[in-house]
Amino acid sequence: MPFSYIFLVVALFFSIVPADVTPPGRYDYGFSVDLRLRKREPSQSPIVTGLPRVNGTSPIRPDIRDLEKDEDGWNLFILALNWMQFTDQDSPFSWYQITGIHGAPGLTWQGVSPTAGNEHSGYCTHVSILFPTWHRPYLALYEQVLYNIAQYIVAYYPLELHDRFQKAADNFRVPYWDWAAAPPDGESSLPRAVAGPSTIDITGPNGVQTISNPLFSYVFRPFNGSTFPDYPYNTWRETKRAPRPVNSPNATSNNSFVEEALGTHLPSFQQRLYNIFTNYPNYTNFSNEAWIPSDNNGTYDSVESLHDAIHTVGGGVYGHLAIIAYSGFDPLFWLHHANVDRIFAMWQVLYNNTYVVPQPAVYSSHTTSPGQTEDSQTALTPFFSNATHFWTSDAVRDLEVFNYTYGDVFNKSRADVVALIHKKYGNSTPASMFLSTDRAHRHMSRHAGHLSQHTSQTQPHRANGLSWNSQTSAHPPLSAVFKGNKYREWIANVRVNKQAMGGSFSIHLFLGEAPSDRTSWPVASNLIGTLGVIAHRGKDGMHGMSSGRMVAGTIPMTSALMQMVSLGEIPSLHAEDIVPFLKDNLEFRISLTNGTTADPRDVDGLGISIISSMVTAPDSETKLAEWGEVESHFDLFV
Ligand SMILES: *[C@@H]1O[C@H](CO)[C@@H](O)[C@H](O)[C@H]1NC(C)=O
Ligand SMILES: *[C@@H]1O[C@H](CO)[C@@H](O)[C@H](O)[C@H]1NC(C)=O
Ligand SMILES: *[C@@H]1O[C@H](CO)[C@@H](O)[C@H](O)[C@H]1NC(C)=O
Ligand SMILES: *[C@@H]1O[C@H](CO)[C@@H](O)[C@H](O)[C@H]1NC(C)=O
Ligand SMILES: *[C@@H]1O[C@H](CO)[C@@H](O)[C@H](O)[C@H]1NC(C)=O
Ligand SMILES: *[C@@H]1O[C@H](CO)[C@@H](O)[C@H](O)[C@H]1NC(C)=O
Ligand SMILES: *[C@@H]1O[C@H](CO)[C@@H](O)[C@H](O)[C@H]1NC(C)=O
Ligand SMILES: *[C@@H]1O[C@H](CO)[C@@H](O)[C@H](O)[C@H]1NC(C)=O
Ligand SMILES: *[C@@H]1O[C@H](CO)[C@@H](O)[C@H](O)[C@H]1NC(C)=O
Ligand SMILES: *[C@@H]1O[C@H](CO)[C@@H](O)[C@H](O)[C@H]1NC(C)=O
Ligand SMILES: *[C@@H]1O[C@H](CO)[C@@H](O)[C@H](O)[C@H]1NC(C)=O
Ligand SMILES: *[C@@H]1O[C@H](CO)[C@@H](O)[C@H](O)[C@H]1NC(C)=O
Ligand SMILES: [Cu+2]
Repeated sequence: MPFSYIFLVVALFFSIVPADVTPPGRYDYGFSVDLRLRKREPSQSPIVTGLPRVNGTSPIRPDIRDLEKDEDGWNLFILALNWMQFTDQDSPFSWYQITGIHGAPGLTWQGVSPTAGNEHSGYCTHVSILFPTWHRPYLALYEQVLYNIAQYIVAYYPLELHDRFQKAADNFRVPYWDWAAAPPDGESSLPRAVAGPSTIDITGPNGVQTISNPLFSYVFRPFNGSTFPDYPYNTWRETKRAPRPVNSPNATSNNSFVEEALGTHLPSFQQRLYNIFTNYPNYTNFSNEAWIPSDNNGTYDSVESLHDAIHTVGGGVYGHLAIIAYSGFDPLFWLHHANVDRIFAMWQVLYNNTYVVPQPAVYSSHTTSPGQTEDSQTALTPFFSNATHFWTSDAVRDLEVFNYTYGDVFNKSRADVVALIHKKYGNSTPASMFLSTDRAHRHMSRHAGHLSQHTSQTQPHRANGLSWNSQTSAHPPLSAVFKGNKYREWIANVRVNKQAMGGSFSIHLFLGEAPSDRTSWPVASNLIGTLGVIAHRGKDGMHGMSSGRMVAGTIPMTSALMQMVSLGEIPSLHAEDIVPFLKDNLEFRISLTNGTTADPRDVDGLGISIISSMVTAPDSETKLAEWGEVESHFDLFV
């Protein structure tokens, strides 16, 4: 390998040069070698093939926290991301164009032409039966582009390190960020490198260098203000999260705020995920947030609506992540969506007999108009499966078609996956409290449970000023929660017109008085949860939409109410105690991504109703909780 020889010489020479000669930016692979190889780039193809297996099995997409501990894998990942972000924006395999497939600037990728009227839309499908399936080949394309770069980078390493890095490159798969799992002690939910700083030290073929951190933001090179036509996005040359000062060209990301908000929402994310895994056996209900009026008020949530909340909380006021069309550029989008795909894969293990059924599209995409029927054979554009055809939902049903897998599904039975769900996401549900209580104790409480039915009228009172805090765990007596092996799940059902505010917005639900300072709503200690709605910009704007885009989601309240029970503020979780308490203490507020607030009466289609279901707790961690009939209690707002 002559390159490597030259490289060694160059590396020796450069090793005596002070590190701060190169300003942070792209990793410097070595001067002469780089010059010599500049005209060559990793070979890329628009056909999404998936990647080669390794030793006969599909490599696992890692949790980003585990990848960070794998030094070689981590270095290659960061180097490949950095390379992709510095690839000329004119290249179809640049960060700009791959992430630009999703929404803005509405580019036509690899000649996959728009249908009439959809020239300015991205290709992504939202409020659509294709929401989970379209993002699967999208991630596979992204993974393939990075994999090819990683393979190429191996050649830059000194010869004696080739085998080691080749192995890391062959096993490369994109990491996911599990926003519903409790972070390790002392860490926040946001993975460390994502939060910043804007530079990162990395050990590459040319030794340790400080380069721009490709997980912190994407810096446009160059930035064209017409990508994001509205102020202040048209003044920022990089993606931002919770930017401060609000509404200023000089704003910088406040990832500390995002970390705090994610922590505040953790119980809510966990409950939603647990409920979706246990109570959404039908793909239509599971997959997307379109509101389908039915006699059954029990399935307002969906993986898409939960995913929206991570977009609005992770992006914050004015963050790119909080706006559908801008979100793809933020590196956090990809960690988030890998997690959504993992959740989809786990759900598929639980419910493998239900899938895409024909439904009309609600929004336009680059190749779809509202009203057009989408089904399991619809082309998932622009993701080619070969030179002439596109992937379809049927073709991506088994994720191993792309030769990757997740540790949570690989070689796992249904019972294994259920046990993982309890372990990772069961913390905030009474079901796990039941499971962690031994049988003898349960037997005693079965009798006590009947006594608790006698608990009399609660004195209505305001919860404000109580020491309730979404972050502390509740240990109420079993008898206050269970009747036999059943408990009641409490949920706020929300439905609203997605374009009601001409942009993304959030509905915050509080137990007690909402803080007067609206900027503190996402981190308020008495916040029960948030329904985040990520919308397109403009009521009718660049995506050519009309009115009537009704979407639905939930804000589970059980965890918060358990807190109140364990604090002695409410005698029990039973309906006779909870309903009067909720009537007196629930408050909600609406905030927009432009930092303003909205009067609920101005929010088209808004309805918030309080429902509950009796749930039978599982007697083993390998069994799912079983949900009973839905009871509608009262409307908080109609
Ligand atoms: C994915 O794995 C299958 C089964 O081993 C193999 O036939 C296929 O070629 C692999 N795909 C790629 C791109 O290597
Ligand atoms: C394949 O398996 C062999 C034997 O276990 C191992 O030495 C090798 O590193 C593996 N290859 C890769 C690319 O992981
Ligand atoms: C910016 O993008 C617009 C729309 O795509 C294009 O017309 C314009 O030429 C671009 N400007 C520059 C400086 O590239
Ligand atoms: C942004 O920063 C520049 C340079 O510090 C300053 O001149 C300008 O007034 C600031 N703009 C705003 C809107 O704060
Ligand atoms: C950033 O967020 C932190 C944590 O919420 C907060 O204390 C700080 O004031 C914020 N900084 C700015 C500039 O808003
Ligand atoms: C959603 O689920 C409920 C109950 O599980 C069911 O009655 C309803 O038909 C489902 N709706 C759709 C559109 O699948
Ligand atoms: C569903 O909820 C609505 C209020 O949002 C209520 O009017 C309706 O009666 C409920 N349906 C059932 C079957 O409980
Ligand atoms: C669903 O899972 C069962 C049990 O694991 C398996 O026998 C069956 O083939 C699967 N069905 C599909 C459509 O994957
Ligand atoms: C899921 O719901 C859809 C729409 O209501 C229905 O067509 C389909 O048969 C349901 N699937 C199962 C497995 O019940
Ligand atoms: C491309 O894929 C389609 C659908 O899987 C198949 O019918 C067609 O024969 C393939 N074409 C080529 C050139 O391989
Ligand atoms: C799959 O799981 C079984 C039982 O847990 C284990 O014995 C087997 O080695 C596993 N197979 C692979 C390929 O990991
Ligand atoms: C925020 O958005 C709302 C709804 O689109 C609009 O009425 C309001 O004027 C905007 N406020 C600011 C400060 O941009
Ligand atoms: Cu998304």
